[in-house]
Amino acid sequence: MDATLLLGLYRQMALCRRFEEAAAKAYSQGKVSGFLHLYVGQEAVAVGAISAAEPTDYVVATYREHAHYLARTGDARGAMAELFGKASGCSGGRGGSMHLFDAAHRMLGGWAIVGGHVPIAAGVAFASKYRDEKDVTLCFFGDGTANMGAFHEGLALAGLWKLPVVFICENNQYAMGTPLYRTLSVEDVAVRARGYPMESEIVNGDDVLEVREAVRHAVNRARRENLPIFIEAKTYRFRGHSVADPATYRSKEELRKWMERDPIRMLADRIQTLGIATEEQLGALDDEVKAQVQDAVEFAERTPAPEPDTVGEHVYA
Ligand SMILES: Cc1ncc(C[n+]2csc(CCOP(=O)(O)OP(=O)(O)O)c2C)c(N)n1
Ligand SMILES: [Mg+2]
Repeated sequence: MDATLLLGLYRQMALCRRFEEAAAKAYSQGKVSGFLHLYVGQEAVAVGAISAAEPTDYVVATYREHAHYLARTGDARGAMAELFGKASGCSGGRGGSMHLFDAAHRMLGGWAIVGGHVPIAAGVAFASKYRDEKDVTLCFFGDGTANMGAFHEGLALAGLWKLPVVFICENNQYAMGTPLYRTLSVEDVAVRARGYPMESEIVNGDDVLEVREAVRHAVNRARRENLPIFIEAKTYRFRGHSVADPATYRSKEELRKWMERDPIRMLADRIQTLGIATEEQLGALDDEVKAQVQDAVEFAERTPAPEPDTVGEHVYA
């Protein structure tokens, strides 16, 4: 096991977790408005998957995308300032939590319409193939998305035109307050991939190394053979759908069971068992991450809101 790799993955997952804890606090203080969907419990999926891609591969994600943005850019300041609606935010303060973009890092959102970004990801992959650029697109979405028309349109085109896109279903068991078993007509979301057709794999989404390995394999194949591939990562969100949701539709017992599989705790245990770092050393890493998040919050607080006379910029009419 590569110590640098494991510690790097741990640091990224810890950054996502601490970032969102700070974001939730800022939200409760009225410093962040709009919607705020937390990814707490799911960090192994975004971090594992994005670590397996090249920095020039594209990332397209949903409104639950803080971790994807952080894993791709490492830019806690730009993300936090965006949540605060500040001009220094990565989208100029115009997007907020659900619209984190960084074109230079090929982080293409942040999309709030469920399923709406799946055809967009297919389009990005089409552009790569058309220009023979050999870049792969990672498209993240939830389990509930698999029942949307746009999801099927995107997969159909990717299958037909053999586009280099890795579809990554973050199956966190719920679409808002509705459990998957009440909406999905098949046992696994991955079954849906067969119809287009494309190969699929189901992975433990709480195991960052398992996610990374599956995505690494998929990205390599997508690049080499110009093929779409589907990965379903089974995981769980520890918080409600958004911070406004107390999640009373699920039992404490169910939550407790999944929290035993906390992806960050599991990686920490593995790092310690392998003798790569002690609990104290991981604690020091956590302190570093907390300081980075604290710096991001202070940056977001002290930088100005967009100038009122720029309100017409970046607007299509
Ligand atoms: C087209 C559309 N319909 C409904 C909504 C409201 N909505 C926001 S998130 C969501 C649930 C999506 O669940 P899932 O795809 O499993 O993603 P998760 O939130 O679990 O990450 C719904 C219905 C929306 N944003 N867009
Ligand atoms: Mg879901």
